[in-house]
Amino acid sequence: MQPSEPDLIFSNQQKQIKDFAFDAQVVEVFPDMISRSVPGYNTIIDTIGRLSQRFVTDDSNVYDLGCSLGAATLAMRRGISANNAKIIGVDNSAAMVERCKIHVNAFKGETPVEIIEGDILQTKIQNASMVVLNFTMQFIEPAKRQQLISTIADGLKPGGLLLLSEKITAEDNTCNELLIDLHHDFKRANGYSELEIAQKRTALENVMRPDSLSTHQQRLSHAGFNHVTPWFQCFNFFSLIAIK
Ligand code: GEK
Repeated sequence: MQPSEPDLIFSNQQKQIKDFAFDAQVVEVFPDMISRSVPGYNTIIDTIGRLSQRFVTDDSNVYDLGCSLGAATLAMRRGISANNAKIIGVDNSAAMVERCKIHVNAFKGETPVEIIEGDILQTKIQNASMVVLNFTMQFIEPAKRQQLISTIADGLKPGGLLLLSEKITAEDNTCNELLIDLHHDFKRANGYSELEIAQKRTALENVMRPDSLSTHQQRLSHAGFNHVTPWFQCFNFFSLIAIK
């Protein structure tokens, strides 16, 4: 991920905290924001690249759903060794998509990339060998999440891979509070103040709704994924792989 402006969005006391949106202000600071807020983000992006080398097959499509500035797309473009594959990145934030196109075009790569402004709930998934949902589903209305996972499962070829990363809620309350606290420690260590942490938390309250790990696992199994395993967890952030 390229360096960006430092994230100071919540550094001043705000009279009224608006719901978080992926707007032009967020786009400017996004790489700094996500790497200081999501434990393991860079490891996950690197691993997405490695997985693309193993799972992307000739003449297939690869989807990066909620692609933001294209970090996972670029990692996959570096990793893919298959012939005639195509990467499709989708995001419904116009500001993200505009910047993502510039970002992706700034790097050379063999595999063609198409970046589309659109809702991932309306995106056709077809002939896919790999699909990435890297911290995107937590922003989708909970009632629509099963439909999304089932659409992905239907669009994947046998042996195809879904990589799903999310913030989660631990089922045990005591453990959940501890994980939230440890995550806040991580943010403090990365230079965020108490005010920034508190205001961002309020801004995300109505927008980001995490599930438990078992809810994710049930959804994947309901969609017909036969092989599912978490491969990464740090505090209340995890990533799993599901193979059709
Ligand atoms: C990364 N995957 O850097 N349709 C399309 N896009 C959506 C939708 C939707 N319905 N809802 C939210 N988004 C990226 C990081 S960020 C995660 C993903 C975060 C988009 C939204 O516009 C934003 O760009 C992205 O999902 C979530 O690997 O910031 O915590």
